[in-house]
Amino acid sequence: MKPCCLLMLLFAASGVFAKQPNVILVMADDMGWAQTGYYGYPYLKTPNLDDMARNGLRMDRFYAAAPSCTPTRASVLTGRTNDRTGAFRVGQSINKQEKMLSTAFSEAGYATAHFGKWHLNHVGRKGEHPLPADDPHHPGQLGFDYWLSTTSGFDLGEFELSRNGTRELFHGDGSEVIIAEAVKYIGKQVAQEKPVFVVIWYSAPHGPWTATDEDIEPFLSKVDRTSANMLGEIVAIDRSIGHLRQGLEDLGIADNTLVWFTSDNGGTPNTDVLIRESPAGEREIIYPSNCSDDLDPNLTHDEAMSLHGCLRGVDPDSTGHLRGFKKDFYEGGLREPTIVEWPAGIKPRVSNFPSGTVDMFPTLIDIAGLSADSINKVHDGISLAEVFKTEPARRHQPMGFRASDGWMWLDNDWKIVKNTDYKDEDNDKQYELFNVIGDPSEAQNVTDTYPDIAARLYEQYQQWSLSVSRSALGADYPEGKVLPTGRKPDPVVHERRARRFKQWAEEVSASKGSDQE
Ligand SMILES: [Ca+2]
Repeated sequence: MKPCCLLMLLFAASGVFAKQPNVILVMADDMGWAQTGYYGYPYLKTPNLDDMARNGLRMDRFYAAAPSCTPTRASVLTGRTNDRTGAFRVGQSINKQEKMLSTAFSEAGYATAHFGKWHLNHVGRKGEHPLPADDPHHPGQLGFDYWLSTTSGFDLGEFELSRNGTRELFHGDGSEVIIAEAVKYIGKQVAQEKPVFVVIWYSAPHGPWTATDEDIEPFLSKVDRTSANMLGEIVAIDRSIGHLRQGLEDLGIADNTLVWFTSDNGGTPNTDVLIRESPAGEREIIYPSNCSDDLDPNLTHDEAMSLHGCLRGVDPDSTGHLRGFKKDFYEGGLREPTIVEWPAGIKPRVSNFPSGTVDMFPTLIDIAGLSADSINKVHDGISLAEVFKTEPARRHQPMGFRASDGWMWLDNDWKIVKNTDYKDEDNDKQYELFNVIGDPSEAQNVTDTYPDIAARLYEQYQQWSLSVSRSALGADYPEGKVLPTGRKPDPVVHERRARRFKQWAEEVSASKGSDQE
């Protein structure tokens, strides 16, 4: 008998399975770190998230693995940084050779389901099937038993989702619809005494924003209509969180259900983007811009865009005092509003321990009795099971972040960062050093004051990054290489991927050369 099967029998005999917690991972889309009532965000009230925070572990330094959508989602489901998994950037699919969190739960006897935005297959285009049964990377192909999902965004009004591959029309607020469907699913599993692992990924508050008149009304006298709609989307998210928690209460499972709420990347910028045609007829993107200064504040997001080519920045600032937004490797691009509520396992507390989406898989292995072999041996997260009980003084393993042309390396209070907007993209050594405790807004680059700290962190980052490049080339898979995805190549994605692979192969090969010297 395999050791894992023997272990499962022992667990079953000792009654551990009877205590398996239900696990629900909930993720907002583009919700900024500051955008909750409990952080005092102006105008907005989030009574349900506030109550969840009072009743659970509020994690004030929780980091998305990347400042954009697809990469962070890949990190949640693999415990690995995005570049190891094939999901390098938005629109790229996760390698099916990855060991998935969904599969790990399935093998531990859980019913597994995904609801909402998926984005681990491709970009997604308007009007296409939300997620067809023959997509080689739909949730069912990556470990989920049941799914009601769509490749990309869905919003208020009429929208389609794919139920296990079959398109279905829905009406209402997208956030509330997927929560209602998830609660229905959970109820059915509870009736069969099955523990559940449910992943709920909202498509809000990602732009373009559309909320009900009732939800935007409190904000119209305070901010422009675009921002009011964004705030209204968070009101709907918060209300749906209330429905979820009430649903768990009604099913009698709230006590031993772990609900982990976070967001996938930083909030939307507060500066405008102007998109216009240049005199030569080419599309020009001007950022930052102040194109909304002359606009009627009553224009919606779509009206401002179609009439004036102006993507309005949102008000108030979605990341509060943190520097940067979505796509940035500064704190505002990566830190997420995060709460873990699990009455049977967590006493209410606020934690400042640095942790992130890469830690979810190792943590869930510990608390849900998943097999230790269910995660790829080469992974980036650590288990937070101890952090659920008490506040450690330090995180012993620093945290690495890299995606597209930016990166960040975080060792407790210190970080070095090369943001994506630096002029010399090829010069990795052009980085900044910040102490994010003493200088939470990252206003003072102290590389020259603490050159030794900067050099130590850079050395660590380089070693980690080399290991990530090896993984990206397939070194952690039994086949030793990345197998074809099974997807018809999208020319743009294909070209970008090919460029990355070439760059990483050169990097890995150069390191082998220097090993031999
Ligand atoms: Ca996002």
